[in-house]
Amino acid sequence: MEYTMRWFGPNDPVPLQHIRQAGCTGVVTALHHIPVGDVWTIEEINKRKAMIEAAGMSWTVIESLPVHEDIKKQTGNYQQYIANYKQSMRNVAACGLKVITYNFMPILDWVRTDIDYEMPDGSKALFFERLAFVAFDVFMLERPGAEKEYTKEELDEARVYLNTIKPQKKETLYRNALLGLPGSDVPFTKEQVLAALTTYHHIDAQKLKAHLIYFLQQVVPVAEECGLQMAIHPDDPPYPVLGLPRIMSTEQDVKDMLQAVPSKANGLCYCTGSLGVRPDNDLPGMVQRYGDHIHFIHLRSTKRDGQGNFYEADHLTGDVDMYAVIKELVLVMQRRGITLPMRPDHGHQMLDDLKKTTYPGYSAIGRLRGLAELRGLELGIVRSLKA
Ligand code: DNO
Repeated sequence: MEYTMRWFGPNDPVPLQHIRQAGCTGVVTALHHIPVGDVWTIEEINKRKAMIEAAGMSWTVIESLPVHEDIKKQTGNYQQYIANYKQSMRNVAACGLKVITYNFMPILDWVRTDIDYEMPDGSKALFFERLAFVAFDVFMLERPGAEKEYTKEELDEARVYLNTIKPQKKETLYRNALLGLPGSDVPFTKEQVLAALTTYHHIDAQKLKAHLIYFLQQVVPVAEECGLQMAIHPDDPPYPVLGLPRIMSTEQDVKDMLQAVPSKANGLCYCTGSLGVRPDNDLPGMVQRYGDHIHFIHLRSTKRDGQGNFYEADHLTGDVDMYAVIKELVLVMQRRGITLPMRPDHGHQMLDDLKKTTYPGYSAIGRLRGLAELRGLELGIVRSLKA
C-alpha cells in the first residue's frame, strides 16, 4: 500500500514534516477554505500541491471534494453545483491528481458523543454512546418525532442519564454530537439544527439513493474521460441518525451503487472503521467481491458492545479482523498490479499529544502508532504469501 496521512492544510497543528517522519510518502487533503459547491481553481490546487511537494511528499488523494446539500436533495441550484463539481474534477485532473473521496451523508458527516473517551492506558479515543445520543436527540435537541425511533426502555434510561450528568458534560455532549456538521467550530443553535433536518423531511433512503445515482451518472463519465477515480466514503456510523436517511452503510448499498453506474471509475473509499460498526458487514468478503472498485483505504478498528455503543480501538485490536482485511487487500493489489493508497484512520490521543489540541481523531502520535502497526502487518503478509 502507499502510506499516507490526512493533513487538514496549513492550519493543521500537525505539520507536513511530521507526516513525512511518520513514514508517509503521500498526503491526503482538501481545499477546506473553498466553500462547498464552489469550483476548485487550478491555481489553488497547484498552490496546495506545491506545499506538499516541497515537504518531499505527493498529494495522493483528495479527501474530500464535498457534495453540496442541494445535490443530495435535488433542490435549488443543484444542476449548477453538479456543473461546478465537474469543473473541479477537470481541474484536479489537470493538476495530476487521481482519486477523489466524497460522501453522500445528509447534513452530518461522522457522529460521536465523546471525543475524550479515556482508555485504560490513559490515551483518549472517540466514542459513540447510544444512550447519550438518545438523550441528545430526544431531550436536548427535542427533535419532533424522535421518541418514536427508540424503545421505551431507551427513553427511560436516557432521561435518567441526562439527570445524572453535570451541566458541563451536557454542554460537551451537545457540542460533540454536532462536530460532524460542516463548519462545526461555530456553535449551532437547536433551531438551526432542527431547521436543517427539516429540509430532509421529504427524502427517504430510496430517494437519496436515486439522487446519488443521478449524481454519479453525471460525474462518472467525466472521471472516465480525465482518468479520475471516485471513492465514496461509507456512512459513519453506518445507520440512520437524527431521522436522516443513510445509503452507504451495507454491502447491498455498495452493490446497488455499482450496478446502477457500472464503471471502474465509480468506486469506494473502503473504510473499515465505518463499515466495521455493523456486525453484518463482512469486511474481508467485501474486499474480495468489490476489490476492483476500491480506490482508497482507511484502516481503523472499533469495538462495539451489545447496547449499540462503540469506541475506536487500537488499529490492530477491536472487532475488525485487520489481518484478514489486509490479506485480501494485498491479493487485490497483486491481481490488479497496483499499489493502493491507505491512511491509518484516526488514532488515540496519547503521549505528548494529550497536551495538544488537534482535529478529533487526528493527533499525530496515535496515527503514527497505527501506521507503524499496519505497515508491519502488511509486510508480514506480503512476505508470507511469497514464501
Ligand atoms: C472522519 C472522516 C470523514 C471523511 C468524509 C469523506 O474522520 O473519515 O470525515 O473524511 O466522510 O467524505
